[in-house]
Amino acid sequence: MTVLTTPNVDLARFREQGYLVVEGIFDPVADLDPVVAEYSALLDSLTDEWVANGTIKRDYRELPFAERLAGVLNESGPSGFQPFDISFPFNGVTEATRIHLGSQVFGLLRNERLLNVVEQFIGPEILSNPIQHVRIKPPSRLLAKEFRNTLVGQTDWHQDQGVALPEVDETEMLTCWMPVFDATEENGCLCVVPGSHTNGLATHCPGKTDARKALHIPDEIRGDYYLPVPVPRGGALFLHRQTMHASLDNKSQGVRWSFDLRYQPVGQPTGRPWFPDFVARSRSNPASELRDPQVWAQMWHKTRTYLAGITETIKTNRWTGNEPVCAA
Ligand SMILES: O=C(O)CCC(=O)C(=O)O
Ligand SMILES: [Fe+2]
Repeated sequence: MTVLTTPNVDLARFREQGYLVVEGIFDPVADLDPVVAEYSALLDSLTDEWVANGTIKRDYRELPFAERLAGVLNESGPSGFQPFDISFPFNGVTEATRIHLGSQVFGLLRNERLLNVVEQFIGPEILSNPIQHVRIKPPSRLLAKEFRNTLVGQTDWHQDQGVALPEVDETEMLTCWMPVFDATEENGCLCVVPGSHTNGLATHCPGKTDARKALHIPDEIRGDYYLPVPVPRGGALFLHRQTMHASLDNKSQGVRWSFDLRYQPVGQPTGRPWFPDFVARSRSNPASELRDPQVWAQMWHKTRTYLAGITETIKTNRWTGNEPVCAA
């Protein structure tokens, strides 16, 4: 087995460009294959359950993973992906809302070499920010249009600071986007606007049509220039909270599978106060680190009970849609 050493981070480049690809963080066999296995088992058990209760007509088990997931999702609709995600939707949560809190995912959040890399960006007191997702995107030609801007479809232009509450503005929230398999231009890697983190927060507009449901930065603010950023398996793309980014479409035959995780120094607000954060690493107080995946799962279950019990709509970002640039 190869023993990986922690890669060195080119911080000067990150500060200048607002993004940085760091290769060779994860051992594909030791760190990533078990995550894939955990999700394959989940897909198996969900399809068994959904066939049994009539949610879907068949289990698509004869198909390769990408086609199988697409088949299941086309029958279930976008809500069928929620059991795979590692966070909750903002509204409409009930005690029955599913979430995936597997120990392999928790292991990724606390991965030793990943935290060594994160430490080079933000220092040794590291909070895991609960704005986190898994995105397992089948080829887009296999999915209906309603999946655009969901976790399994193409993502519109935004800054991560723009999709969180203003309490995150003065923090050093760092996005860590990591592909489970090679992310390429063909299968829908991310694109960035290099240097866009130096111009502050851009206005985000709510989507108006079905194909643009999500909050996004209008093209006239973003400009024309962007760069696709392929990331090989084992690596990760780090983004400043104000770097404009989007994803390309998955035009390949396979899945485009990634996790997006976020970290920040302990003590800073996360931008999603009702979701649970935890100390992933603390050199000054190691006893404060959360090491038990079951405790992590319990925290999310408590959050679910809270969200299921409230009746008001939660405001998750600062935008109203009345900003002049959104009228166009
Ligand atoms: O993977 C995607 O499509 C979008 C990811 C993203 O916006 C993020 O990681 O902040
Ligand atoms: Fe993002």
